[in-house]
Amino acid sequence: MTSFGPPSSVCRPRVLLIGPYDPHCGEYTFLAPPLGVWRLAGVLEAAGCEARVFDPNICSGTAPSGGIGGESAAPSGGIGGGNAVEAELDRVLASPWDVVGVSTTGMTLRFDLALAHQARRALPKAVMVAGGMEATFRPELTFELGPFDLVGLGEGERPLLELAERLRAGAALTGIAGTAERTPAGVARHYQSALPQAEMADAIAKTPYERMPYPAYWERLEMAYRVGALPFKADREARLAEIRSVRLITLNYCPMNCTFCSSTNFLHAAQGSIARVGRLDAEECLAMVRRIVAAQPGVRTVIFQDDIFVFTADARILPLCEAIVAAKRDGSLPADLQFISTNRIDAMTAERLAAMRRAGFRVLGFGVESFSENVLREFNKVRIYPYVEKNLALALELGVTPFLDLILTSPRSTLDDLATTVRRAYGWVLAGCEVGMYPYVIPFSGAAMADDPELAPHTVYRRQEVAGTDVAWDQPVKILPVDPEVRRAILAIEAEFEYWLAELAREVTHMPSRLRSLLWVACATPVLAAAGRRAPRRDEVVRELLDRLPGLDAAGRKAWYRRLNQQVSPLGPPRGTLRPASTRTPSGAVHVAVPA
Ligand code: B12
Ligand code: SF4
Repeated sequence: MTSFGPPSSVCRPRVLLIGPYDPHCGEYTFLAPPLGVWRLAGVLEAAGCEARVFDPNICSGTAPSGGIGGESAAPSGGIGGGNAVEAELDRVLASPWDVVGVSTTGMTLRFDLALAHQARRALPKAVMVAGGMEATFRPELTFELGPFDLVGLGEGERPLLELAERLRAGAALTGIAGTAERTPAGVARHYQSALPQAEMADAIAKTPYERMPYPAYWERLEMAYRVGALPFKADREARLAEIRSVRLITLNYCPMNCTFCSSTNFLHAAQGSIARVGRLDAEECLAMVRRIVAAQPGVRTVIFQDDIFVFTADARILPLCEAIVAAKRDGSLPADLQFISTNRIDAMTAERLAAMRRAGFRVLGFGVESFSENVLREFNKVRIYPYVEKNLALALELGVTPFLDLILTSPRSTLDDLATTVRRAYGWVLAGCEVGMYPYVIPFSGAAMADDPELAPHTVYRRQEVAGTDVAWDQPVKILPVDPEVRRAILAIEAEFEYWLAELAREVTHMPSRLRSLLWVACATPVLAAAGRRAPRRDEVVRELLDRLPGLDAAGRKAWYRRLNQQVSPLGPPRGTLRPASTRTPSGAVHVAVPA
């Protein structure tokens, strides 16, 4: 039997929840309060616990100092706020917490673990629980690397409520559904079912939006994007609408089963079988939007952050749009409130797009991933292929900006696939789409591709170290294309991209995704041309990029035009711009030079 936790009963369990931590607070970072731990805090408080969120990401020098909304947001610190975060966490840990919950993702794991070790040093008797994506998929690794007593599997509401009940009763903490624990025979998983519809809706409703430090995030983003310096009012207003957003999740998971995706498998991993899809209905969505507006009156955009917001067979979207239009008309929602959502592109029709536009959806995200049919097949997403270009055109026509996410190479892609995606992406950027590009598949724990033994030899690992401890492990960070020619090409493109991004960063504080994607295309063109593939002309792409780059005068533009037309990476890593390859790979894995 596991023995840990307070020896006697506690009448009001005190639970500290630590959100995933990204000290770089950069482009790919948490730009919003961590919804998961906030939702858990709301549910625990409603059940009579004392629950607090420590959000380590309000940390850079641009963040306003001091606790926000009575919560434990870290004050401003140095670069990345590392020491300030540690100091602030120590201050919070001075209270006698009964439970410390640490939320994890693959991207943030080494930083999450550092905070967990710090918490354990300060509170040797507290029950330490890890939860979130990475812990759910890799409980064994989580126990090995972290000072945890339990790992939460999947949604944390039920297991944490049960844990609190047992603490109240002074009962043993073993065998809680929705947790994994260490036993002499190894790690035991106690599966739990996904939250039923009503319980999920209740948990979402308990998210304490009033207490979440959105204004602090907005302030930081406005400074990072230098909104005040934008020359035109329309640009400033557009950027503010983008920044002053609040996130809402109305779905428990996406059942599309893309082979590179981890979140599609999250609830299955916690349940030990296929979980049921659950989502709010139109009325519940509208009630949440109203609550968000009341809780955060500065909000200009509500982001429906569901993995997919509109399904192909979707009875919700039209009534929801009508209800939003009516609420705006009767004044119960601000007339200029906007919406963003991520959707299946094959679920779009002219009727739905027009209704969404009327309701105020101005940007619609689509996980397009690739313009190559072969690659979409490999991603288990080929069903969207016939709809992609047709519906992008339709959305633009109806005044909605599509935001496409693309992965430039898949493990089995060819140079032709890569060239097709680069060419089509360029065309759609020029047509008015926003595009986010990633060079290759990141093998997130829980994704089918991450578990594919055939891909193991093509997976690159990076040595990760946990600050303040001697804990280290090799984390898979990329799956490279199997074809050596494609692999060389994407690594050359990536090296060139990293080089120019670093150069441009000296000039521009924020490179929005549309500029980054043009930079990807500019970097890809010479590599593709050298490989005999049709590609846009680099000088044209560079001109398009510079036309959209804020804050450059004519002389600066001319100088950058000359510079950016040079290629620094002729089908290989540019000399002097790369750090050594990831330090270790398991036997059999390829050793390639990888930009850090
Ligand atoms: C919103 C979101 C973002 C937002 C904001 C995040 C935020 N601050 O909330 C933004 C846009 C910033 C973002 C950025 C990125 N994201 Co993101 N994001 C999401 C998304 C769509 C929703 C997250 C969410 O709010 N879920 C809803 C809440 C309620 O669920 P939850 O956080 O999982 O919490 C529940 C459980 O996990 C559990 N739980 C959580 N913590 C704890 C702790 C304890 C103790 C316990 C017991 C339980 C528990 O209980 C909670 C309530 O049930 C997820 C996909 C998804 N469906 O989850 C991807 C996802 C988390 N993101 C992902 C990625 C890859 C990224 C980026 C790298 C993307 C990119 N290339 O830029 C960046 C990286 C950020 C970073 N530095 O780490 C991946 C992570 C993969 C992995 N295995 O780690 C996901 C899973 C998407 C995917 N399909 O792969 N993201
Ligand atoms: S559609 Fe998006 S969320 Fe759904 S499985 Fe595919 S990648 Fe994951």
